[in-house]
Formats: sequence, C-alpha cells, structure tokens
Amino acid sequence: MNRNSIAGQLTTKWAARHLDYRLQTISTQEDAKALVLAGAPHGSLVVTDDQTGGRGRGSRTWSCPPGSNIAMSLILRPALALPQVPALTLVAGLAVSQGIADLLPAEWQDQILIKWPNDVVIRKRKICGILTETQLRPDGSVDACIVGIGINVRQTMFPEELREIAGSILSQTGIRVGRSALIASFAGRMEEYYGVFAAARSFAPLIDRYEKRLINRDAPIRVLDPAGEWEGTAQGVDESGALIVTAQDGTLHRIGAGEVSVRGLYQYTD
Ligand code: BTX
Repeated sequence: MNRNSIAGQLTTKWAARHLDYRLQTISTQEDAKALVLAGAPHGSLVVTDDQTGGRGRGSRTWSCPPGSNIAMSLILRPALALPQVPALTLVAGLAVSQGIADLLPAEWQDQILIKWPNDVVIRKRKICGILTETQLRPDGSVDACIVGIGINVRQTMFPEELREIAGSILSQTGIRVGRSALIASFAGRMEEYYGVFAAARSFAPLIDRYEKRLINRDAPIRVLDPAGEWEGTAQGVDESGALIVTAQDGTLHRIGAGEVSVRGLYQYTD
C-alpha cells in the first residue's frame, strides 16, 4: 500500500481525492484534526500503514500493527446540524461493510454485518471500528466531522485480550483483499451513501440497506445505559440512526448513537 496504489484505484469525485499517506503515525485522527485547522477540504483522507497510538471511543485504544491493516481518517465538512451528525457514523459503517462486500465473492455478500452503530463484524469477530469526532465553530455550528476507521485486513495473530473479539477479513473469510483496493472501494461507497444522506438530510433512504446488515435486528440486547442497564429486543434503526428497542415490558425506546452502548447477549461483546 502506498499513495499511488490508492490514488490509482479511486473512482470518486471528492472522497479521498486529497490523500495524505503516512508510513507511520501516532493517530490519523490527530493528523486529520490538524488538517481541518489548516483548511483541508471535504473528502480529505489521511491513511497510514502503521498507527502507533490509535484511539477507540472513550478512553479505549485501537491496535493497528504495521503491514496488514488500514487506519484512516476521512474529513467531512457536512452542511448538517449537530443532531444529524450521529447518523454519519452509520453511513460510514454501511460504506465500509459494502466496500468490503464489493471485493468478495457472492457467498460472502450477506455475511458482512454491522453491530449497531458501526462495528463491522464477520463470523462473530469485529474487523472494523469507527470513531466519529466533530469540530464545532465558535458559534456552535459543525465545521468538520472526522470519521476514523480501523479495518483489520490481513492480521491473523491478535493480542490475548482481543482474541475472543477481533478478527480480520483474511482470518474470517480466508480471502486476501488488497488494502489500496479496499480504501478505493470504501471511498466509492462513502461518496455514494453520503450523497444520499446529505441530499435527504436523513438516514431514511439508507435504512433498508443498513438493516439488511444489522446483526442486532430482532436480537436480544443489553442496553448499557449509565442510568441503569436493561434488556430488550432491537427492531431496527430510525431516520436519525437511533436503534429502536422494545423493552421487556413492551415499551418502545430509541437509543441514540453515541449516547449509550448496546451489547449482544449471545455474540461477541466489545
Ligand atoms: P471502540 O471503542 O468501538 O473499540 C475499541 C475496542 O475494540 C478496544 O477496547 C478493544 O477491545 C477492541 N479493539 C482494539 N483494537 C482492535 C482491533 N484492531 N480489532 C478489533 N477490536 C479491537 C472503535 O472504538 C473505533 C476505532 C477507530 C480506530 C480508527 S483507526 C484510524 C483512526 N485513528 C485513531 O486513532 N482511531 C481511528
């Protein structure tokens, strides 16, 4: 993977057209933040092969050993109000999962799943994590969203603490996909889905596609609400990207992406 191999496979108008490839960096998320402040345009992408200090959500970390995975951060400058931003992270999860599926044979098409809001899962292992961070202007409007994406492409050995959770496209399917081809494939799908989302200013036109990949659909889940954990059944998502959950007493709840986590009762947890 290098800058030319990625750029040479792009089919997009704007996604990844400003491409910043780094052999090694601490976190592409931090690099992207600096680029935002320097005025980087919509669609700019920072990619590295070797990310030494990757961050997950909250205080969690993201591991990305060199030579086998992708760590990248996409800069978006959306004309969105803040409440619409969480759905962007579902748009990215959909683009990654479809971008992967596009490179795999027919028998894998319906096995690239999403754990709400945006972990990509193949055969019960998390192969991708996404972290969306928003930079606001002094007046509170959205200046930029930085969508950080880590994809395990060819990693086969994982540290002890990740062994039950993590997998890669190779470990889960036996197929070696090219990392540059995958970045280009993701960029194409992201441009397509972002276009649909931004035109509608709503996740509604993408709900059907997303729910086809939603691992939690009709599945029992535990909602990790800081105010008290509870169990229910996930029904699907709404036009804001919230997860619709029926509680055990039959009441319907909407769980906002970014507000609380959910956990499957019978599959991997994160
Ligand atoms: P997350 O909080 O959903 O996931 C972090 C958790 O996932 C960790 O606590 C650990 O249990 C597990 N984990 C860590 N590394 C891996 C891995 N390689 N594969 C599977 N599971 C793992 C998800 O956070 C958001 C991750 C975003 C990463 C990207 S990479 C490019 C950008 N730069 C940066 O610093 N972060 C983002």
